[in-house]
Amino acid sequence: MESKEFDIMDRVNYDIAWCPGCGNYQIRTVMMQALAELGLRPQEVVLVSGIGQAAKMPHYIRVNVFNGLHGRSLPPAAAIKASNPHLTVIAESGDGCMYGEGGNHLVHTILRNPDITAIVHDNMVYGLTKGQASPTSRRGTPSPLHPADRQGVTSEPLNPLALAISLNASFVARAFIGDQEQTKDILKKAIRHRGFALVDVFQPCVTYNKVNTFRWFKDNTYYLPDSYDPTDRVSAFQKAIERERLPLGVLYVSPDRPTFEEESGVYDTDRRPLFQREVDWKKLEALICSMKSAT
Ligand SMILES: Cc1ncc(C[n+]2csc(CCOP(=O)(O)OP(=O)(O)O)c2C)c(N)n1
Ligand code: SF4
Repeated sequence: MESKEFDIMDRVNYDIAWCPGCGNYQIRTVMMQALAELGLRPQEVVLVSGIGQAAKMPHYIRVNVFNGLHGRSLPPAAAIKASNPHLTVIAESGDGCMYGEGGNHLVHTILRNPDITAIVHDNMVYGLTKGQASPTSRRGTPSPLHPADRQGVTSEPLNPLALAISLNASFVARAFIGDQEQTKDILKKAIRHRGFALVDVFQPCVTYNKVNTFRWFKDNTYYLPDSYDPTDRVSAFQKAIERERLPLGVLYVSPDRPTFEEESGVYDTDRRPLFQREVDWKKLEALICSMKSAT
């Protein structure tokens, strides 16, 4: 499969809503390449997003799409995978959508461990709504609600990787889109991983974040060495809480956690997706009646 098979722009004359120079363009390119190199076909992939600039990604890639509410990409993504485990399901949205409005869903999705991938475009700002601070904005960053002459953002930034590792997430990684090859490699590993995979991708917002620029991300990140062992949870946590320079690569893998679909037992004896099965109306009625009598 070639990456152009995933390129809807060849077929539909879209007016792309992203600013020139935005890191979202490179993430789109890398996503299409990763899907193609994994041998996937567009009809086997579902991209689920919320609201925001990053959340427009599914509009610009030729796959199945579910574009939902702000912060709500993970529940439908998990439900799609649970009802058809043959699909490759990817939730993709911004740091505001996934960590702010969607923070509660992120926590519980990590705990449930569905076999889906979450790709977070982390530009440390709310791009679509014109530059308000996001959960990952660092202390001191100026924003429309946090003027520079009043010391900028005053709250502690969310550390999504440390949060995920503390919850024993199944796969936790960080990439910087300034390095497209490494980002592609990490995305492929995340999509192939069995269980919930979180990939935080540093993606500069060239319009509303004048602090965390391409240069800033380059100067403030470093690569985990080849000798790094991502199955060591304690050192993964230590890496995740480093503040000076931020590590890039696969920080943590917990390979043996059963997935949500496995835990549900629904596919133990029957591999068919739910929509291909007959509904047993008698059983359903009995279940509803038992619920009624329980209340
Ligand atoms: C419940 C709800 N709250 C707020 C909004 C307004 N809103 C739309 S997009 C957005 C921020 C998006 O920021 P982010 O997820 O970081 O994505 P980016 O645009 O930076 O890619 C906000 C606050 C909304 N649509 N729904
Ligand atoms: S506002 Fe920022 S994140 Fe949104 S498209 Fe423009 S540069 Fe990209």
